[in-house]
Amino acid sequence: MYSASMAFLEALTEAGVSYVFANLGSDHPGLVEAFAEARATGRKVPEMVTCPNEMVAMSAAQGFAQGSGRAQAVFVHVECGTQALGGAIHNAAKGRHPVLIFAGASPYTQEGELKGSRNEFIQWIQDVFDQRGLVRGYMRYDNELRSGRNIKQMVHRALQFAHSDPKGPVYLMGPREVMEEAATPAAIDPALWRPVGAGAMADEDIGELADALVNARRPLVVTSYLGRNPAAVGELTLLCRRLGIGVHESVPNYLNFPTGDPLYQGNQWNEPVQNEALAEADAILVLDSDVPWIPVVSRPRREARIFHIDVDPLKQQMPLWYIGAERAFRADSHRALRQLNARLDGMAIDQARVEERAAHYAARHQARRRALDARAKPDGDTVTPEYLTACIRRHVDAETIVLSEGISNYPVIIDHLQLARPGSLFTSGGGSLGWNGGAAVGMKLARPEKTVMALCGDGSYMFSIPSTVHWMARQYRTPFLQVVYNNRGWKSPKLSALAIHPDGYASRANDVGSSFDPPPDYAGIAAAAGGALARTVKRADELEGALADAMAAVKHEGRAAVLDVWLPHL
Ligand SMILES: Cc1ncc(C[n+]2csc(CCOP(=O)(O)OP(=O)(O)O)c2C)c(N)n1
Ligand SMILES: [Mg+2]
Repeated sequence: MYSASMAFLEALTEAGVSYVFANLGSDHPGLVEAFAEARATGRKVPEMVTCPNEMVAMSAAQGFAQGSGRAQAVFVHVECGTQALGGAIHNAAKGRHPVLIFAGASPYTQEGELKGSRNEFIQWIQDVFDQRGLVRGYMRYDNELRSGRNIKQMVHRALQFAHSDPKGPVYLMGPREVMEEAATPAAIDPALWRPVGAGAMADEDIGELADALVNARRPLVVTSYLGRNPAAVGELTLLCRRLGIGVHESVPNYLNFPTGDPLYQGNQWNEPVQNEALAEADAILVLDSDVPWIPVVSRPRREARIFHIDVDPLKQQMPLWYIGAERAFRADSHRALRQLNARLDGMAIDQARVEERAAHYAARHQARRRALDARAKPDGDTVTPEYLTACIRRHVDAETIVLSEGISNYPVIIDHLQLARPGSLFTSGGGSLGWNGGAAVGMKLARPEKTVMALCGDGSYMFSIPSTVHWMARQYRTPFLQVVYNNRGWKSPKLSALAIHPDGYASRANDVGSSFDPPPDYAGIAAAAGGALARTVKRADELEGALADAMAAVKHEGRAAVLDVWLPHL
């Protein structure tokens, strides 16, 4: 019999889904049977990756999408498994990463009326009124599969939403009886379900923007996620070099601009200081950014002209959002940059002005670089985050992909890795911690030829469920290097409290409830769960050797490695 579940897997296969990250339950017999049938008969279906934790499953699917651009499937168990996806759905939604989530639903018959009817006590307990409502606020599309007869069309429709701009997660739920139904094979042409991309800019708008950039005194680009499309980085570099435009990254989620380029002006996260490049600029092009600046600490000057190009310039999912842009354009940034570059071909450009701008930005770039380099050393025997990152940098090559969940060390990681290659850096894109481990597994599945490094805070390591991650890393042969920036706890919530109460009781307290002292044996957790090479580094002179051992394990033994590196206490 050709079942709805078989049709479902067939649709995933046709749509190019390679993996199903699965956490199974009593809602999945149809799918379990369909997988087994496929294995027995040689029918092509996605490979199932067993995920002992749903949040890791979702992060792995996100990591795979980040490495490949393609949505994978996550199968979870009814409303419980949906809830256990936890903050990983926030990351996929906020970071605009396509993922297809499928959850079963409790059977809707209880006397054997249909195949799949209730036969386990939990099916009464797990029957809820609005299962999809649990995640609706984060999904680009959600629906219930009501029939096996058009199940393939529903899967293709959901994936079309996931891959269309702004990309993101989608959710389908299917009650057991539906997933058991007999279905009629349907021929689908995936070419007719292609995603809808963000468009180009109107010609007259390109002219207005080009004029503003050409005629400004100190033009600046501010970006966060332009680099999600590696090709856009080259186009931005071309534009900036032609006009002498500086580039400032705000909360960067990708490599958006080569950090060694003299036009690169650095990156800013939560640092409570006015950014100088931002303060100087008289024309600012915000290109793909959710938070181009934080007004209470750093903002453009009042007279600066602000333009904004984004796949989602209205930030439709953010209740409070405005940046004072005189023009905002919904467009694909790569296309818009190509249009701008083409428009410059026909324009008179004052080369002396371009050179003056470039020289100004180069001087600031070099001063910044010198100040950073001076910090890349240990503090006596103590490893500093700057020194740790500089040591990691020496192991980064053209085949390395870095995943950063460095939290209070996000800026340090970017500043001291000094990356230049588009597509070499990723973050979760959101704010729900614990993405890095699952994402590393997913990234390695998507890009097996790459060396994957996950750099994370100690808190973020714990959030990532390392027992699940490292079991999966061994089981599915996805070795990666994980470096724990161990400052013995959560530094960021402490900084948050002190920013609002600089002279209060908390500022005088030894511990505000954010210390992990003594900490767990982080590397040992990974060794126990998945045989990872485990090293704890407490002194600066141990670091180079431990890193070399870890890289050898990852690259030559196909084994994950966790380096727990002790930094100054938070
Ligand atoms: C799921 C989730 N829970 C809690 C938080 C709040 N939070 C933000 S930063 C942070 C601490 C992270 O600790 P760590 O990874 O060690 O980074 P550090 O701040 O020490 O650099 C916490 C708990 C969050 N962002 N996400
Ligand atoms: Mg920490």
